[in-house]
Amino acid sequence: MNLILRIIAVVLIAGLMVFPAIAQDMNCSDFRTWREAQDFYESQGPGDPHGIDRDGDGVACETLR
Ligand SMILES: [Ca+2]
Repeated sequence: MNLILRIIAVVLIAGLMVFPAIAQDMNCSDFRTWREAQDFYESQGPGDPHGIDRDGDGVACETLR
């Protein structure tokens, strides 16, 4: 019984750690202007964690320009 409770606790904690990352994933359609998208992209640092610069040229959401 104790082991089951521990497993449940670990799963819940892991879920809380993973879920915010998914909830905050941004797409180009979440921005109204290219400037807004670009500012967000630059604020996220290197690596493009949200995948809004798929071609990796440092310019986010070319479709909004
Ligand atoms: Ca780009």
